[in-house]
Amino acid sequence: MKLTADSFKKQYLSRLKMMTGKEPDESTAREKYNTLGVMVREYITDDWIKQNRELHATGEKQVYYFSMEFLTGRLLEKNLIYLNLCDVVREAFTELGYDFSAVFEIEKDPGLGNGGLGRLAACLLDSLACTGYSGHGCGIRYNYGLFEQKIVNGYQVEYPDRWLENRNVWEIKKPDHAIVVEFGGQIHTEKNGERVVFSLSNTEKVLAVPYDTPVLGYRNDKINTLRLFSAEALMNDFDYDKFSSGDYNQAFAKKHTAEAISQLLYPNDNYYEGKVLRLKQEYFLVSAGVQSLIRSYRHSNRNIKDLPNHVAIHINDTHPALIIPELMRILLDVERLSWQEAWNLTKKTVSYTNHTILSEALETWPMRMIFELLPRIGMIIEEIDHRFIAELKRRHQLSDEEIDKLRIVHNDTIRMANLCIVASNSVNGVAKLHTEILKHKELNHFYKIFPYKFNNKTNGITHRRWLIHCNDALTQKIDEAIGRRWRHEPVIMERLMQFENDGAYLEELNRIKLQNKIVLADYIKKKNNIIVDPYSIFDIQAKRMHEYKRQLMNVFHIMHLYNQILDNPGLDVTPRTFIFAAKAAPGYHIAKVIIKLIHSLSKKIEQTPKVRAKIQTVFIENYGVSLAEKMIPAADVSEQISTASKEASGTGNMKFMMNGAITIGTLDGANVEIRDAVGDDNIYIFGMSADEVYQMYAKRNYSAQAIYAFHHDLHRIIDQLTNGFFDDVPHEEFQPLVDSILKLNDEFFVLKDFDEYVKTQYRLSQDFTNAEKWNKMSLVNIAKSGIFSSDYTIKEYARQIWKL
Ligand code: 26Q
Repeated sequence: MKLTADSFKKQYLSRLKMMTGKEPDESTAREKYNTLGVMVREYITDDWIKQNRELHATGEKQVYYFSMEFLTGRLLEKNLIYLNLCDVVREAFTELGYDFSAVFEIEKDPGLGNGGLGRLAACLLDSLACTGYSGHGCGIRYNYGLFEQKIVNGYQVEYPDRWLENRNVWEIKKPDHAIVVEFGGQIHTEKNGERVVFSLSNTEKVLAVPYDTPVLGYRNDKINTLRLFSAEALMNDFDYDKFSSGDYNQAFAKKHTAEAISQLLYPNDNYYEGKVLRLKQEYFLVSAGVQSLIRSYRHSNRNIKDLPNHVAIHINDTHPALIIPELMRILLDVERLSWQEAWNLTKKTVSYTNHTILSEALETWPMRMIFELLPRIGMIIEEIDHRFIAELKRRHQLSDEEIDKLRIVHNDTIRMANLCIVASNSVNGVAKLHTEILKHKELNHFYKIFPYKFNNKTNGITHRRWLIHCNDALTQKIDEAIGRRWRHEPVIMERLMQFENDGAYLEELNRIKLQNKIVLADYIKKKNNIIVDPYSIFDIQAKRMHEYKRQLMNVFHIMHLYNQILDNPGLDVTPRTFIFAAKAAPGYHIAKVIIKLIHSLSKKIEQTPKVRAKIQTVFIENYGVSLAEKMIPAADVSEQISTASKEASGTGNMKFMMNGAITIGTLDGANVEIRDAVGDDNIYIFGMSADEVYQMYAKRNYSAQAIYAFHHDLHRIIDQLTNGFFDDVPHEEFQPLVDSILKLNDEFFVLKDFDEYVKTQYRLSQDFTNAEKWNKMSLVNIAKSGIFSSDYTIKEYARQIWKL
């Protein structure tokens, strides 16, 4: 697109006037934002329409990526960068005296996801467009995304996330493409020759209205679509009789029940809660999505039996698993295929990613609940289960115990992971270690039956958002050093290795890091009113609050330093700022207690000058994509310290690495692959291995009490939780943490890994004082991070799983 700053300025000013009805100099930042957003959309509309038509006509294979979460982050600046308009707009804005970045800050962060899984969906969708593949995201347009976190007196308080309060310039409502989703009702059977035909009557109908958002490729003209469905009542669901007789509550009852479905995102991360409304959401997504894709497939006049040649359906964890029986229902009841035909098509079309092995995150639904809400779907699931078990018995010699593990329906509950594995053509884990654990431990019983289905796709991150967009200075420095090809082929970043011993270049990297730290320090000053030292180590743990991620171990280390500094005033401690950011699920009590503990510790340190001079602790509220974009470029140290085997992959670890932070971490998830990429000298690895953790559970001989009894420093730290050391809280405040360790025997091995963690932290802090060594490590991490671009991940999905 040829556009000069001048011609843009003219267009923009006239647009601004037209949209606001005032002179440009009277317009607010919001009005400037809206105008710019609408213009960007205008620039791409023709291409978007054209590409959709072509796709339809050619029948090119497309993937539909189904996910209950898409954590996209802000879009204006990103889209400008992708369209190569950023410089022109910046120039025009500067000439007009408008604040460029203030305009971006207007955009509400669309928080339609909890954490890793939702952000991965966004990164993969980005990479899909950037590598030129065709495909769509399918999700729910929640009226309220993940809650906004405020910290009041050290406690997390949740506020609704009103992201749609102002207009969303990126979405286009498509009412004429609305879909009817049906719940409940009675099943009818009818004989049609040899065949029994099923139908439903008296269902509760809900309208699924699509809102489409363009997903742009990076300077390659590609435009895909993220389609989010919003639930609306059908027009005839309004009770006119009730209304005219004055019973307003009842008149609107159905409307409210319908709209409740897309009202909010459940705030649980890696934790399953079996709420009916959640089940409704899941079915709503898959039924709307699959009907919509079949409708568009039908319009192109292709035979339904060719579906797998044109369409791949991917499910992001088990949350959209009902797509399996829903697709079967359509193929059987609407398309009138035989069971065997329908089953083969379903299996050929659907693939599944597993994101967790935590048992508390595994989805199961009571059969009764399914039959009540989705009777036909329940029937189909039972039939899938019966046929699967019959086949197993026919083909394999298995004990009853072994068969029980494989059953989809067990004790009147449906195991969604089992359904997904049986019904899909591919099951993948999200990091090498995770996939090995699936194959040989958690899902070994399935691996023995379907070895060919299992494969690994190590997660990735889009280097465009997580480097080009969020760290402009570093991006420029890389361009200067190795040219710009790496932006399209990020492994080329490895060429930075030639600067490994270039003192001046390393110095430059260091200067950029310092500058980013100063920006974050300003933010902390503004938000927390705490002054931090940008020359200290910025040690960051930013991720959901979860016991398995062991923020508590990080806290214990800080308490340990606190004690040591006071015991030994001459102690040589490298100044360090420990920075946390994390949301806790509202119902996850102990996670909230840890947030409070971090605040009490922060306060305690601020009040103890001798300690404060060396170390500080800060908690930044409301972690999300936009905050991550500020924090990650400013990190020296990346904390990735989960109990080995528990973190399926992690993706924050990759983002920090790409911005030159050094990881301190366990051999868990993708940390293993980061270690392999940078080598042992450029990462700080400590703690138990996944194997050791499994052995420990098997042997059942771990005793947290024993460590507590004999470990002087840990004993003291644990006692400090309840002995009045934290004088801003009642003594019982942190008792749940003590109990989780001493009474529940420290499920996540915090005490077990503590010593190694402390030693490794000490080594790290010594190394930091050697600037040359540190900067070199930082460079190696940046240089080797290219392989973690989600462009490579998506290419593997596209070629190996989806066959695009
Ligand atoms: C399930 C049922 C009902 C309500 C909520 C849920 C639910 C919601 C979100 C269950 C799990 C999640 C999220 C899981 C998640 O984010 N897992 C992370 O996925 C990342 C991407 O693969 C990995 O990098 C992380 O290691 C993994 O923890």
